[in-house]
Parts: sequence; C-alpha cells; structure tokens
Amino acid sequence: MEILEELRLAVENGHPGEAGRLAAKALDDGTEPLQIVEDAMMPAMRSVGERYKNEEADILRILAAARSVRTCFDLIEKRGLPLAQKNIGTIILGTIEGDLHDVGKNLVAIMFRSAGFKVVDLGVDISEKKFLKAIADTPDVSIVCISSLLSTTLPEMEQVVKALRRNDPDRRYRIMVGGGAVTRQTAELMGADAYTENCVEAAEVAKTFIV
Ligand code: B12
Repeated sequence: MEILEELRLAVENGHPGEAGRLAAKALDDGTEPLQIVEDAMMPAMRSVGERYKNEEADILRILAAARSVRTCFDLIEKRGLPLAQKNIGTIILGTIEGDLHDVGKNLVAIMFRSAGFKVVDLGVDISEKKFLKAIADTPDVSIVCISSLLSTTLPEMEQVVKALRRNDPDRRYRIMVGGGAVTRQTAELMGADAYTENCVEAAEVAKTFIV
C-alpha cells in the first residue's frame, strides 16, 4: 500500500504512534509536508468527521484521530519544515469566554496553517476585550474565528460578533464561527460571514475570503 494511504488509515483509525512513524518515513522519502497534509491528514479527518456525524464513530475515535494529526504536525515542525509554501493571510482564532473546549479549535488551527495561513491562536475563554485587543495588535488580520461548544456561551458569542462588526466599519476582516454549539442558522442570525461544520471546510471557506 502506498505510504500516504497507510498514513491516512493510521490517522483515521486513531493510532498516533503508527501515524508518527509513517509520517517520518514519508518525510525521509522526500514527500512534501503539504502533500502529507492534503493527501493523508485532511481526507482522514474529513472521513472521521463524516462517520462521527453518521454515528458510525464515537468521540474517542475523533480524539484519537486528532492526537494522530497533532503527532504528525509536531514532527513536521520539529524538523523545521515549512508546512505551506507561502503566507496567504492572517487569522485570529479563539474559543469564546466561558468555554474551555479546545480540541476542535486546535484542529481548525492546524488546517488553517496547512492551507497557508498565519494563525494567532488566542486559546480558550476569550472575552470580547481580548478579541478586540488581538485585532488591534494584528494590523494584517484577514479573518477572525470564534469557536463555541457550550450553548450557554452563544449569547456571548453573538455579543462578540456584534462588537467585532462595530469595530470594523470598512470590513477589513471577515468573521467565521463554528464548534458544536453553533449552527448555520445561529451563525447567520449573529451576523457572522461564515460557519462551517468541520475543520476541513473551514480552511476551504477561509481561502475564498482571500483575494
Ligand atoms: C471533550 C469534551 C470535554 C472536555 C474538553 C477538553 C478540551 N481540552 O477540549 C472537558 C472534559 C474538559 C469538558 C468539559 C465540559 N463540558 Co464538554 N464535551 C466534550 C465532548 C465529549 C467532545 C468535544 C470535542 O472535543 N469534540 C471533537 C471536536 C473535534 O469537535 P468540535 O469541537 O465540534 O470541532 C469541530 C467542528 O465543530 C469545527 N469547529 C470547531 N471550532 C470551530 C471554529 C470555527 C471558526 C469553525 C469555522 C469551525 C470550528 O471543526 C472541528 C473539527 O472538525 C463533547 C461531546 C460531543 N459529543 O461533542 C462535550 C460537550 C461539548 N461538553 C458539554 C458540557 C456541558 C461540558 C461541561 C459544562 C461539563 C460540566 N458539567 O463540567 C464542561 C464545560 C467546561 C467549560 N467551561 O468549557 C456539553 C455541551 C452541551 C451544550 N450544548 O451546551 C457536550 C456537548 C456534552 C453533552 N452532550 O452534554 N468537555
């Protein structure tokens, strides 16, 4: 079996050790990091996401697949290899205030980075004030992304989206929202520019905002 196919299966089946070993071998054989991401990690995460949605895979499988992706990225980083050929834009990303979930946010960050974005990851429990400060500190920001897994934090998310809009009359940046608590409909009602259900689509949509 081709090595990237083996790696895709290792990530999909949630075997971080095996995924790391195969990624190292692929790199030793001269495979470009970007090809590893596009031909193995992204299809694997897309497939696990689909199976989770159809209730064919449980959350432990997602977490194990996410750990496998993390292992491969750490390896690529440790070798000092560039993930993307160029910097296509800057994204600020954080989990909303009151919410400490970060697995999905971290996956989104990985997918953005592999698509060529610079990511300023603010972490979890991020208030309106912290988002606004990060935007002021990042003059080249193109997209601001907010994640929420707790439905109790949706009013806060709406508040932040509105504040970010007020802060940006010239539409310097776009706003994307996501995470288990958000739906396409709530995202639209809040006034966000985009919502996606998973990290693979998040990177694809983000690229459409860069002209
Ligand atoms: C793991 C987990 C935890 C871990 C978090 C560890 C961590 N470091 O993240 C721990 C144990 C700490 C935890 C705590 C709590 N949790 Co919890 N947790 C989960 C669980 C099991 C999985 C979440 C997860 O990681 N999913 C996997 C990732 C990959 O999926 P994801 O986050 O949705 O991200 C994907 C997409 O949504 C998208 N995405 C994510 N962010 C963004 C952002 C943008 C901009 C875009 C475009 C896309 C995008 O891309 C990702 C990848 O494709 C869920 C149950 C579930 N089935 O989802 C409950 C769940 C989210 N938790 C829940 C609750 C209630 C809590 C607690 C309040 C429990 C308690 N009573 O203490 C606390 C809250 C703590 C806090 N203040 O945040 C509820 C929320 C219910 C609700 N609707 O409000 C859930 C749904 C469980 C349930 N069924 O009741 N939790």
